[in-house]
Amino acid sequence: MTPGWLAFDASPSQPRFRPPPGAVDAHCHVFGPGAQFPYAPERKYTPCDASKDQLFALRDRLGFSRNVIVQATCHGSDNRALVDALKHSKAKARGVATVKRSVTNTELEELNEAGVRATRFNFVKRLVDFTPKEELLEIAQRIAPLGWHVVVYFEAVDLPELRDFFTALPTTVVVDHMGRPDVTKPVDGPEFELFVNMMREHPNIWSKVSCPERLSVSGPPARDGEQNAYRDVVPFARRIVETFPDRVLWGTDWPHPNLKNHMPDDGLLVDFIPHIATTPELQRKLLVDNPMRLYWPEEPF
Ligand code: 0GY
Repeated sequence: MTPGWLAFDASPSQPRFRPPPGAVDAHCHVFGPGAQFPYAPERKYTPCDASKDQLFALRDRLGFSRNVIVQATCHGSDNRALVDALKHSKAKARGVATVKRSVTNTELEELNEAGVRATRFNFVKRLVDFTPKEELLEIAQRIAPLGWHVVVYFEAVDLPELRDFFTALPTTVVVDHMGRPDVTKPVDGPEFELFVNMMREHPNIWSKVSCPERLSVSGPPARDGEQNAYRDVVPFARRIVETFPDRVLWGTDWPHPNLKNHMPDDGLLVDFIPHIATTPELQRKLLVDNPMRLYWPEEPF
């Protein structure tokens, strides 16, 4: 287990880009506080505590209206911190939980009542131990009648092996961070093409165009400028946004668990958005229409 962590940036810069009214941060986490909601014994890293109140304050500072809070591996399948945040969000947050095959129908209904709308399957080997695909398929079949979807997290090199499983899932499938492309490879090369083709052939597959700070090799922008803003990630994210404008989501990934070298400034992450969604229409779809359709379908917006 990793003993330490980088703390999140407690005073992010005020973004220059103003999200459209009603914008949703569709990928963020709450961690603990560990004294109240202990981390999972099987976790591969220990995060910094990051409370719901800190998350809601960040939401307001960055100019967002709502959050989709995603269960991270350090809390395992104990969704109590997530549910606590959802219940205190004044209906401004929905959730993505992690459940095991042993979850009961009553537990699923309680999660649904709290605002959970998806379950997450994680295939990143440094984060989780292996779960057989039959178990995951069984979980997907159980959550489908609730109207939930499945969020998947994997690395690009593993897509050839995982593709058939993803395309057989009975729900909408949302891919975290564009399937973590290697951005040193060409944007029209065979590796990213496999991902783009999967989305093209399967209209139930969506993508988060998030986490330039995890994918970039060229590195972060200077604190005082946008010129160098994770520029190697831009062609990948732009391609997905422009090819599938109705199936993309964006999130901060606050508080950025498990980053060892560089902690992003969330204000500058927001300033990355107009580089990848270059028109007001694309920005509205990415930040408002798409997440609302997926997570608050009952609400007019
Ligand atoms: C992320 C990315 C990471 C961690 C997790 O569940 C998690 O622990 O998703 C990562 O280490 O890449 O989206 O938060």
